[in-house]
Amino acid sequence: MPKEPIPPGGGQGPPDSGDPQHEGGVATRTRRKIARPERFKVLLYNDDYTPMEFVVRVLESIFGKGPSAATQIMLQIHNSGLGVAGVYVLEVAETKLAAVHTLAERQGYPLRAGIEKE
Ligand code: TYC
Repeated sequence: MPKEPIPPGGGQGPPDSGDPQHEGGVATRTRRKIARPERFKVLLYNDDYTPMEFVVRVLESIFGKGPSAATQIMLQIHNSGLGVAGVYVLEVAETKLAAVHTLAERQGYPLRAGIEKE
């Protein structure tokens, strides 16, 4: 006697359309989205020699901050030792970091920067 193929779900309930959003006619998708990419903070560190105006310019030109936000972040770094210049996916964070180092080195300033997982 030929066996009937057993439908997905063991034959109980409505047939599986194969579309995870429509199993049983009800939206049952729980977590099939593409995972959110990890994000990384680009940190700037305080030092005694880099001019405040230069740090503000870095925050404006590399991190797209407006004059007021750039000044606030710079002062936060100056007062607390470090601050977040921006948060990006890794490749972008690395590019920004390299740009900071290039600009600072070109001017002979010891501005330090780093990347930290958010
Ligand atoms: N402390 C520096 C000064 O007084 C200013 C400064 C701010 C330097 C932020 C680095 O990431 C920095 N000139």
